[in-house]
Amino acid sequence: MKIKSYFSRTVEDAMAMASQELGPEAMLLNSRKAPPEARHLGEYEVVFANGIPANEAAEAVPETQTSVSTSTRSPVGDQLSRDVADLKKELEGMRRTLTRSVMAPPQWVGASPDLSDAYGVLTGNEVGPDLAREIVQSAESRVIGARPPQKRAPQRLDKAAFHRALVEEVESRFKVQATLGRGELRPKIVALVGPPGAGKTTTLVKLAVNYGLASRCPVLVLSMDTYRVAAAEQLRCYSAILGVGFQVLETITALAQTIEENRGKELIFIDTPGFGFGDMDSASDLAQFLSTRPDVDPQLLLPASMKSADLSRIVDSFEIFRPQRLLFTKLDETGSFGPILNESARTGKPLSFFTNGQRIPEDLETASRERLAELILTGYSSQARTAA
Ligand SMILES: Nc1nc2c(ncn2[C@@H]2O[C@H](COP(=O)(O)OP(=O)(O)OP(=O)(O)O)[C@@H](O)[C@H]2O)c(=O)[nH]1
Ligand SMILES: [Mg+2]
Repeated sequence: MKIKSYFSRTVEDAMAMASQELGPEAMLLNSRKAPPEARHLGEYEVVFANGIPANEAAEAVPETQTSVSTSTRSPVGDQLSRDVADLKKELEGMRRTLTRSVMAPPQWVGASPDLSDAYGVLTGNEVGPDLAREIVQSAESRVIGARPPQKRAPQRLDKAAFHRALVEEVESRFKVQATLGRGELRPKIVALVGPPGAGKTTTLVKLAVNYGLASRCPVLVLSMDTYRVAAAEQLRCYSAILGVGFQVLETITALAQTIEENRGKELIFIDTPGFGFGDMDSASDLAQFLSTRPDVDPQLLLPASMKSADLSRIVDSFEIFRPQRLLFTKLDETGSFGPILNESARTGKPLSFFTNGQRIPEDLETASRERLAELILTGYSSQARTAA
């Protein structure tokens, strides 16, 4: 199988190029406006595969993983995307440093530079000020024992011990549950819900490969996204490449029936349309179905780069789906991870997975306490190590 990106002035031109090179079986996987950094190559980036029968695809799973992941974007595009992501992170780091240097520490830190540094790092990473204060004060108490502020000595704390206490305090403020499905119920049925463009469809494919195909589990992919023709087509192509069953369903009745008919599967993934604030009304039937079935695990996908206030509004509006867990996407697109902590601390909902790039299936990781604490304390950790 061969997968290749074509850059051209129109999608039709790309189709002509692909069918000439890959043959009449060429299958369109994805098309989008070329990113600005690749625009000189053509207005559109269109990805094609030459067709392969589903059974062949199933047997070729390990290779498929590599080929899907490495070839859906051109090497030039990949490098440019990485450069842009690196630049974004660098800018984010500069913004954090500036924020720390211009913001006066709050009075409660007293004369302690350690508390002030830790508070600055947390708020610079966009941890909410109240939560940051709680974390810093609790970490201090762990190291020196609870003391009234006026009795605090202004001298430096044991840096390494304070750093450990900070990590423990951050880690204690969120839960992790990197699993799919509801308990022991089979099949495991996972519905990915979230705002438009959050990464639902690509994350579904990543999960299907890593948790279905990698362990040779029978997987079924269902799409309830009938709003846009291209949406279901993209998933149909991926499912064909992976050799897993796929159906587009128009109604809740059809969805319920299809689940019933596929009780023998191990994993069923349901892709849903992206619902924005304006269309939550149109989500109500689907939400009612998914949230009331005891065997469905609705996971809410949220872009990590979103501001805390927006995340809270979205999480509240998606409560109609009663999501069991939060799955943060696009960690590679931000340098401030505080909003993830703010939201999981606010809602008490466990974190399941993180996605950190566009490559399928690699850019998926299980959420972990250590990883998030490290990201949240970026900046402080390195200072602590230098001083230790
Ligand atoms: N940088 C980055 N991009 C991602 C990540 N996950 C998904 N994307 C990209 O985000 C875009 C939208 O992804 P989709 O999976 O189509 O998002 P969706 O939620 O299904 O979108 P709708 O169906 O339109 O609501 C695509 O270009 C993906 O490649 C990620 O972790 N990092
Ligand atoms: Mg989608």
